[in-house]
Amino acid sequence: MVIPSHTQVAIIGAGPSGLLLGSLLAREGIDAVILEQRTPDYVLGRIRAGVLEQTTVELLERAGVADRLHREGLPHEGFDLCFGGARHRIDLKRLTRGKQVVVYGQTEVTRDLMDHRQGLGLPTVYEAEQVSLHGFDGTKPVVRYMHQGQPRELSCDFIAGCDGFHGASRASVPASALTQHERVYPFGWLGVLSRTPPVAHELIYSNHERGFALCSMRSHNLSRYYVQCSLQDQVEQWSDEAFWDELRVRLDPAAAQALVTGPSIEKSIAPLRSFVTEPMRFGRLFLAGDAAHIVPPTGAKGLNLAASDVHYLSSALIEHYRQGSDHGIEHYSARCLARVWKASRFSWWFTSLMHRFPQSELSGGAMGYRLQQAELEYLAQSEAAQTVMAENYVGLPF
Ligand code: RFL
Ligand code: PHB
Repeated sequence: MVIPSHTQVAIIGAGPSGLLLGSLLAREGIDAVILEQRTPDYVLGRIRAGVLEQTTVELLERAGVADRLHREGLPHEGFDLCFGGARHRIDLKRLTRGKQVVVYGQTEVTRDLMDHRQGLGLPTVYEAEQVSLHGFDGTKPVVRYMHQGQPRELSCDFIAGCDGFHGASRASVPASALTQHERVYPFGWLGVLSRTPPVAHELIYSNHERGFALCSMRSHNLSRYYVQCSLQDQVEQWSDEAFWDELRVRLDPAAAQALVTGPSIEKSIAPLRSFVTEPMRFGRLFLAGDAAHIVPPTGAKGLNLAASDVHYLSSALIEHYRQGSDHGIEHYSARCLARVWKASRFSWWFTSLMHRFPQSELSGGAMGYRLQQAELEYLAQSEAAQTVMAENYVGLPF
């Protein structure tokens, strides 16, 4: 592949945000080059999201990459909340008048997007090192990087910073131009992937005195489970046996009995944080996805927010190149942030409701736990409360 030295849109990062943006632009004949610091295998090896909102599915359809998703994705019309030793179903479909979510792993979304990009012969530079962004406050942005030991330059009209929380894009904006809001939660999630049938047909979110647990899946024979753990814990300290024991304790008796265990094929700990950067555009640099915001995974919103940013960004760029209008570019940040804050609120609320917090926190200790039980009982009895939850879980409209 000859690596171009000029493009219309330089995309930093080949995660779901960068790849989806590349596909949507390509359909409109807009050139883009993606610069990714890792190898394709490394990107595909990260086990992350599992739940796609309807609007994310529609965006993947529009990008032309939803065939396998429709064949293999698992539509879910509800999920269970578990507390006090019993499960209570949230009927998403009934409460939202027909909406549902689809369980399909982020790894698979990424693989589909990568294959599509490769099939079209679109340029992606993997192992692009020391990526740095220049001139985005003027009219001629440039991205510099090292590839196979050689310094390279990519000039462009716009830069899309899709390089995740630790990427170079947000870091290149002068601190004085940014307002960053952050809350780090005092616990993490220990996740296990195992080649075993899921414990139930739908997801189970469990609030237990010993901490949160989540039963999810990737297919009928691939399960994804999580338990709340301490931030001091190391993955190596958690044997498979210890994980299964802890998960079982945090479920209702029927689920605990039905749980099929097996060797873990992936095990990792993720810290939980809420983070929002404002604004999300600086001249000709746009931030999208985890580069601009992080939500705790409880609400399953991270990947879906990345998709809605990409929707607004692709529309803005298409409007610029096709109609010569910069209206979408000027409103990009405000449009994204309106949805980001609502999803951040929901993720924070659901996290606060389901996890065990230390005594020192407002929602912590024995009193915090009793207040959580009261709210969960209210949820289990109130159609109005369930509707609010379901409406947010399936995803707010763009
Ligand atoms: P990514 O996926 O982090 O991709 C960024 C890419 O940029 C590259 N990069 C660089 N490239 C060049 N130069 C640099 N300097 C670079 N720095 C970084 C990286 O290598 C990477 O390839 O961000 P993106 O595309 O914005 O996608 C965001 C999603 O990955 C994330 O929001 C979700 O995974 C969050 N999430 C979930 N979201 C959902 O919508 N539903 C879920 O069910 C869900 N479950 C989860 C989750 C995240 C989790 N973890 C591990 C935090 C469950 C977990 C456990
Ligand atoms: C997952 O399957 O990884 C998953 C599902 C739902 C969540 C978070 C993660 O809320």
